[in-house]
Amino acid sequence: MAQRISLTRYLVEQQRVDGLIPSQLRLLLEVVARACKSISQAVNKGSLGGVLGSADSENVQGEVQKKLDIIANEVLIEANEWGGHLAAMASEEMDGIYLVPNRYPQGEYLLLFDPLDGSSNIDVNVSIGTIFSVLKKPEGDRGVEEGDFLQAGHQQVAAGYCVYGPQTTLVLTVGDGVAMFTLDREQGSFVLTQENVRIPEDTKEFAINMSNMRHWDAPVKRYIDECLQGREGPRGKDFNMRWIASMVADVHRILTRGGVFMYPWDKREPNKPGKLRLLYEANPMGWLIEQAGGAATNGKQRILDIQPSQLHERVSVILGSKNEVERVTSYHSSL
Ligand code: AHM
Ligand code: MG
Repeated sequence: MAQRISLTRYLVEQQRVDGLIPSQLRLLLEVVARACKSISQAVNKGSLGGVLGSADSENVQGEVQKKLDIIANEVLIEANEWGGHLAAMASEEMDGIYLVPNRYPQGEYLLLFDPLDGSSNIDVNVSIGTIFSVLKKPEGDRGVEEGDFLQAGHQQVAAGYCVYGPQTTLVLTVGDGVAMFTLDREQGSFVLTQENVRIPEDTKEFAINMSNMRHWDAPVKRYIDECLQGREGPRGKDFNMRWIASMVADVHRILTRGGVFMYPWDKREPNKPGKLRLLYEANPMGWLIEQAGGAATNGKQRILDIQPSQLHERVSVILGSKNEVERVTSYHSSL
């Protein structure tokens, strides 16, 4: 029987063979994985654990927080603050950055996360997840400031997500391709189940919230309209559609069998560049997709090249199978 490779062993070997992971980063990734295991337990308990429903509070973006949003945020902070691998954290659920308390040693990394992505799916038992991104703290002895988090996505040193679905799967990149690990609940460990994940360059499947169609811009309308015309239209083939309303689950499907995911700017809130957040949603997902041979843009430029100006900055997102992303992006410059 083939030997099972645990996440720990995978990380140790990456550190040893390729020198891709310094020991602090390896510790950080192990701690994030451990936190995800514990979030997975809470998600699984559902009503039995009293974790469903709203928390009667709002986050900085004015969204009503679910109990699990807050629980997942606390689990990630408590797991990560004492290990000595981090200097500070930022989260969708916290207004400002969270500095590692002085009583703990300070590390050289910054961790950003969306603790529970796909919140609208929590109470209806549909896949949700945790998304994370790791940056290096800028050199120097001064304390960390919010501005230190405003780094372009191509500066990430690790990124990933954990999807809590029929299986709990952790997906990771440190810039050397994408690997997937499935949680073995009996053993309590993540086991490597796929390496060198590749996204097909072409696809016949798109993911977008069609109820917003009347609010979209012309290039997105054109792309979807051509897909909907199917075999009789300019694309000459029929398309299928999926929309889970959890970015983690939609991206996981795309990493598994291809597709294109879009959450574009729309006219509902014209002053916001999009719904999804750049630093802890679009950047980590964009890097994973690129590492698997796909592409990620905001319609005009590569997501990973956007210079952020705010911690909770939003962005228009088009990602997935390379040829489709390039097509939608080209419609933005030709219209
Ligand atoms: P969240 O981080 O508050 O859960 O919001 C992000 C989610 C994404 O996972 C998903 O793609 C999108 O919001 C769904 O939005 P909508 O309900 O407008 O379709
Ligand atoms: Mg989210």
